[in-house]
Amino acid sequence: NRYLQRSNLSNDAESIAKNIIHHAEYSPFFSPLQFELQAAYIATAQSVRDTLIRNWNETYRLFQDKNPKQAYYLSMEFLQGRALLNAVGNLELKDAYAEALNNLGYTLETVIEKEPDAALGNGGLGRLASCFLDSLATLNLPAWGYGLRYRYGLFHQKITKEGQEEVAESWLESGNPWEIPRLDISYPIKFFGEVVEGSDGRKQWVNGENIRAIAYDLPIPGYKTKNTINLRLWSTSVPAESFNLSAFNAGHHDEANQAHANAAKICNVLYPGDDSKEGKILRLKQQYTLCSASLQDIIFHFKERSKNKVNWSEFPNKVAIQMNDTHPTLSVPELMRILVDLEGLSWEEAWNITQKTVAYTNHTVLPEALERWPLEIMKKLLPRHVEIIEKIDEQFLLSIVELHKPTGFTNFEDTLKKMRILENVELPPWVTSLLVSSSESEEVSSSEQEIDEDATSIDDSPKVTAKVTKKPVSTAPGMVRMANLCVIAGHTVNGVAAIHSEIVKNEVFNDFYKIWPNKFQNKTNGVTPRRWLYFCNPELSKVITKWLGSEDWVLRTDDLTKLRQFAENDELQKEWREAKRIRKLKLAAYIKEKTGYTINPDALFDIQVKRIHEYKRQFLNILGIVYRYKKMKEMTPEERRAKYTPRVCIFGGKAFATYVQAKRIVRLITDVGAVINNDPEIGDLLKVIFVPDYNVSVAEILIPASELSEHISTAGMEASGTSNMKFAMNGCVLIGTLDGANVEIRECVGEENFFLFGAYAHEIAGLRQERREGKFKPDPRFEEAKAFIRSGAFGKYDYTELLGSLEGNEGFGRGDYFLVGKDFPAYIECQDLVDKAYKDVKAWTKMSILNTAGSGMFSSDRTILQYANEIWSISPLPVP
Ligand code: DL6
Repeated sequence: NRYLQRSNLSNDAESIAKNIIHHAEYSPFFSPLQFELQAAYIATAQSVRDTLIRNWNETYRLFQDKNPKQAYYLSMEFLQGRALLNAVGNLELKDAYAEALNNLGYTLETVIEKEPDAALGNGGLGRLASCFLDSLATLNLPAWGYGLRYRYGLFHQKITKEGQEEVAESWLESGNPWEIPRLDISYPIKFFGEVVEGSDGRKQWVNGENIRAIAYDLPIPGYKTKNTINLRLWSTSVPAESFNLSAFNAGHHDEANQAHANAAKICNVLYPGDDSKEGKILRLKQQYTLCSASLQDIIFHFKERSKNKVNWSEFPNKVAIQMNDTHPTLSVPELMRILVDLEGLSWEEAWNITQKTVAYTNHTVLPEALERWPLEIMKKLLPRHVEIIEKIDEQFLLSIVELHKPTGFTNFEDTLKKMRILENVELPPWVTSLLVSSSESEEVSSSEQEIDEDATSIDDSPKVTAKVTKKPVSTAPGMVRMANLCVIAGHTVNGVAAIHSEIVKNEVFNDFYKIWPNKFQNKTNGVTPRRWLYFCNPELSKVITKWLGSEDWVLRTDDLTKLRQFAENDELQKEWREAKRIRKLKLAAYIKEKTGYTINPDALFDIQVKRIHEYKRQFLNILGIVYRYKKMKEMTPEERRAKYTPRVCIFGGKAFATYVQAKRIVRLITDVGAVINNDPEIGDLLKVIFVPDYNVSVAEILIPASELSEHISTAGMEASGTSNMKFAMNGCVLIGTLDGANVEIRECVGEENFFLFGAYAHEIAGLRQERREGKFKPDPRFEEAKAFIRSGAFGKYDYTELLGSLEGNEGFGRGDYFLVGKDFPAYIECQDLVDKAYKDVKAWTKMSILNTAGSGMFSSDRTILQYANEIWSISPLPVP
C-alpha cells in the first residue's frame, strides 16, 4: 500500500508534461533523441495509460473483493475508434493534457490525429458494443467485453476512379500503446480431433489441432468515475515448441512454421470471405476461439472469486453472458461441454445453468444474415460441440412435443422443422412416428403414444410404439441454425428498437414467441453522448451547457429536453448556427484534403454514412441526386436558384469486399460526383462527395457538421440504426422511412422535425406481391433518372447489372426487392420540402435545436441501465 500511494499520479499540466517526456525517454517506440509528432502521440498515450492502468487495477481489485454478479459482453466486433480524446475527456484531463502538450510544442488536436482507429468492427453492431462499454464503465457496472484482436481489422477503403478498392488495414503497424499484452493469460483452444469416452464415463475431446488464445487488455474508462473496465481481446498463437526447428534447418521453412501460421491466421481479419469451405472453417475457428477463450476466462474468474468453494448453482448469480448477435452462439455448447465433460455436472444441471446465464441480442432480420453453418464442417471442426447441439436439438423437440400433447400434432411437422436447430436433418424416429399418426387419418392417436420421458440422450431417444412411414430424405446439406440455438438456450432474446423487437416476436421468431412470450424483450439501442456529442462537437456542447446552466446533461441526457423552451430564442439560434458552422468549415477542409473537392460551407450538408447495402438504399439517394441534376440542367440559372437550395450530398461507407452490387453503388456515386462536381453550370448548387474509408474518426468529423441525414432503408429491414441517433443529438434533421429507431426518434423529436416518406413496414410484403403480379407501374420520374444513367451521362461504366436489379418482377436482389422504385417519388418530393424548409433559416434552426432536445432517450446509458436491470440483474459498484 505504501508503494501504491506513491504511484499516485498528479494531474496538473506540469506533471503531465514531465510524465510525457519520461515516457518518450524510457518507454520509447522510436528514437528517444527525437520528439516528433508520432513520438509525442505515443508518449502522450502512454502517459494517459498510466492513469488508466491505476484505475483499471483498482476496479479489478474491487470486483475481485466484492464478487458482484458481472456481465460479459461477447462480440466479434468492437468498433472502438480512437482512444486518446475519449480517455482524457472521460478522465476530465483534457485541458491539462492540452496545456502540457502546448508546453512541449504541440497541440492536443494534432497529436490526436496521429492515432489510427481501432477498427475492429464493420458497422453499427460493433460500434454499439463500444458505446456499451463506455456506458458500463460510466455507470460503474461490473462488466467486461470480450472480442478478437484482428491484426488488419476489416479493410482500409481506397476510392479510385474504379470505385472501392480494399487494402489491409494497418492499425497495429506502429504499435498500440493502449493495449496491455497479457502474456500470462492464455488458454488452450482445440479444433478437429475425436470424441472418446474416458474411464469415468465422461466424454473427452482428444487429438486435433491445438492452439492458444492470448489475452490483450484494453482499459475502458468511464466518464467522471474511477471505474475502468476491461475489453479483453484474444490473439491466437502456438507455443514455441510447435515451431519445427529441424524442418526449418532442412530448408522447409513454410512447413516449419505451419502450426504458427495456421493459428495466427485466425486473427488476421474480421469477416474473412466465407464462400469457400476454407473460409467457413476459418470463420468458425474465429467464433469458437472467442467463445472458448472467453468462457475459460470467465470460469477461471468465477472459481478464483469463489475462493475454493465452487458452487456451480451460483454461476448464474455471478455471471451474465450476452451474445452480441449469433456470432458468439458457440458459447452455449462450449459452456455445456466445460460443465459436463470437464467439471462433471449432469446434463440437466449444466443446461439449467447455461440457460440462466446466456442471453441473445438479435441485430438483423435479413434472412441471409441469420447464420447457418454446414453440419458436416462443424462436425469435423468441433465434433463434441455438434454432439451437444444435437442433444439440445432433440431435447427441444421433446419439450415442444410435450407442449403440444394436449392439442395434438396436426400440421405440426413444418413448425417443428422450422423451429429446431438442425435444418435438413431427418427428425428422430420417435418424432416422425408422432407426425405420421396425426397426418395419416389418426391411425394411432397421440394419446396412444408411449413416450419414454426419462430417456434424454441422443442414443436413448424416446421410443414411440407407432407405425413409422419413412419420409423422402432431403438431399440438401444439413445445417446448424445459430439463431435458433440462441433463442432456445437464451433466457432472454431482445431486438434493438421497438419496431424491430415487434418484427422479431411476430415474424422472425414467432413460433418461439408463441411458446415463450416472456423470453422476448426490446432494448432500443443508444450511443454514448460523450464521444458522439460532448467530445466530437465541443462548440455545440458549450452552447448546450450555457443554456442548460450546467454540464449535467452529459450524464443525464433527458435534461436536453429543457432546450425546447429556447428553440425560438434568437440568441440561442445565433449561437447554435455559429457552432454548427465551425464544424461545417472543419468538414469542408477535411473534404478538400481527402478528395480535392471544394465545397460551399453555406450549402445544406446532406449526409448518408453507413455500410453500403441495398436495403439501406444509398441507391435511392444517388438516383434522387441524378434526377435533381437532370432537372437542374433543364432549367435557367434563375429557375435553378429559385427551386433548389445549394447542397453538398456526402456519402461514406464500406461495401463488403465480395458484395458486387454494393461496390457498383459506390462506383455510381463516385461517377455521378465526378460529373456534377465539375459541371460549371451547376457550380456550388450541387456537389456529390464520397468520403473514403469511413470509420469512427471520420464520423466524428462528419456528424457534427451535418444538417440533414439520410436513414432511408426499406421499412422493416433496418433493425435500428445508431447513426440516426448520433445525427439527431448533433442537431441534424433526419429524412427517413418509418424503420428501426427512426420511429422512436421521430416520436421524441416531434413529427414536424423529421422528414418522413415511404412505404410502411406492414405494407412491404403486399407491395412485393403486387410487384410479382406485374401490377407495379413505375413513376415516369424514376424511369427518367435510370434512363439518364443508361445514356452514359456519368461515364462509360456498364450499369446494366446495377440498374437491372430494379427491373423485373421477382427475386431477391432483382425485381426491385428493396422497393427503390416504389419509394422514389415520395423521396424526391420529400427532398423538395427539405429545400424549401432550409431556406427558412429560423425555422430550420428551430428544427435542429429540437432534434438535439429530443435525443436524450438515445443515450447508451439508458440502454445499458435497461440491460443491467431487465436482463443481467447487475448493480453498480463504484470504485471509491
Ligand atoms: O444493433 C446495432 C446495429 C443496428 O443498428 C443496425 O440496424 C443493424 O443492421 C446492425 N446489424 C448487424 C448484423 N448483421 N447484419 N446485417 O450488423 O446492428
